[in-house]
Amino acid sequence: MRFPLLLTLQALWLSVCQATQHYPTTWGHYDLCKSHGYTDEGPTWYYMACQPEAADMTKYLKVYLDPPNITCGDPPETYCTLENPYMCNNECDAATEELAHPPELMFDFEGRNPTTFWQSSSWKKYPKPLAVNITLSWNKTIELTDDIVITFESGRPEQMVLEKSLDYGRSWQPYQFYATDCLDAFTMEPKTVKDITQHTLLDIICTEEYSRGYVWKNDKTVRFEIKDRFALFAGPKLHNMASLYGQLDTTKNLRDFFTITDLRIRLLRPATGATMVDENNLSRYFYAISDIKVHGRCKCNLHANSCIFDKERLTCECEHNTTGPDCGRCKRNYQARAWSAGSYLPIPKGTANICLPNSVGPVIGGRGKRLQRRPDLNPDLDNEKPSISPESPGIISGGKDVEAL
Ligand SMILES: [Ca+2]
Repeated sequence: MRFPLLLTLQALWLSVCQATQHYPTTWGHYDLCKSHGYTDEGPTWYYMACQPEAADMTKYLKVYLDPPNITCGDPPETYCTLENPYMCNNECDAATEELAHPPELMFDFEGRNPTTFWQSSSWKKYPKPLAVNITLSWNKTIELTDDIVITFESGRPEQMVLEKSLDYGRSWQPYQFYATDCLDAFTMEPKTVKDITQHTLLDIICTEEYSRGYVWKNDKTVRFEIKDRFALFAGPKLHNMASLYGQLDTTKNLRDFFTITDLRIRLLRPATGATMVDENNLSRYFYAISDIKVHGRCKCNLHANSCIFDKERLTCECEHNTTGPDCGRCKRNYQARAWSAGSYLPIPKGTANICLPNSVGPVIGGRGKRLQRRPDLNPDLDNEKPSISPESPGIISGGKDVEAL
C-alpha cells in the first residue's frame, strides 16, 4: 500500500506548525524541485535544490529490544514505586491488554489519561546489570531536525548511552552519554550542551543534566539537543538557517553528524533513588518509557521534496533525473556527468546539480550551466518537459539560472 499523499499532507501540516511555533520563515525554503517558465525558445524547466519537510519519524521505524524477552508481564509481575517500597500496585501482565506494556506504547499518541508506556522486567538478577538495548531502525537515511526526547515514566536511568548508526546498524557511534556521575560511570568529565562550541560540535559529551535529582517525578525527559547544536551556527532562535545550511553544505562531518539510519538507546542502570540498592525489594527497579520523539526528514541529497512510505519502507521520490532510496545516483541514460548532491548554496534556492541525459554528451563542470536542447538529439528530456507544450524545445538548467527568474 502506498501512503505518499498521507506523508506529504502530514509533512505539510508539520511544516505549518513548525513555521508558526518555532521557526522563522526562512526555514521553509527548498520545498520545490523545479518550476517551469518560458524563454524565447519555448517552455522550460528551472531546477532547484529541494528536500522533504521534516516530520515525526517515529511512525516509520521498527523497534527491536535486546534482550528480546525483557518486556515485563511474562510471567506477570507486580512492581513497587521507588519512593515507597510498600506501594506495590503496578501490575504487568503481557496476556491482559490493560496490564501489558509492549514496546509500541513508546510511540503511540500521548494525550490520553493515563499515559501508556513500555516497561521492562525488574532488576531481579541484581547485582548483574539490568542492561537493555532499544534499537530504532528506519532502513533509510534520516536527517534529524529537532531534539530527540525520551520520556521515562519511572525514574530516569542512572546510566545510559544514546548511539547512532549511519550504516543500517552495522557500526555504532555514541551520540551522548548520560549518568548521575559521569566520572564514575564513563570516566568522562560531566558537561552540558552549553559547553559545546562551533569547534567542538562533533565532540561526544557525558551529561548529568538528565539523570540526577530526586525531583525526577517532575522531570521525566532525557534529551539529545539537536536545536542547541543548530543554534551554534543559526543563532539562538535559529534565525540564520542560511548560515547553518552553508556549513552543512561544505562540511561533510557536520552533515553526517545529524544523519542516521538507526538509533540505539542503551539503558545500563535503572533509577535507584538512593546510593544503596534495596536487595530485599528489587521490584522497585525497572525501566519504563512512555514516549520517544524523533523529528527529521528523509535524506534525499536535495533531489526530492517528498518521501513515500511504501512496503514498510521510506523512499525518496527522486527528481532531477536521479534514482535510488536517497536519490544517490543518476538514472539510466542520464549519466552525461557524474552524480552530485544538490547544494544549499547559493541561498536561498540552492543548486540542483541535476543528472543530464547521455545524449547531451560529456559535460565537465556543468554546474548551473544552461544547455540548449535539440529535440532530435535529446529525446530523453521529454519526460521532464512541461505538459503545456510537449513538442517545444526546452532548456535544462541548474539552480543558478533560477536567479534570473
Ligand atoms: Ca505512550
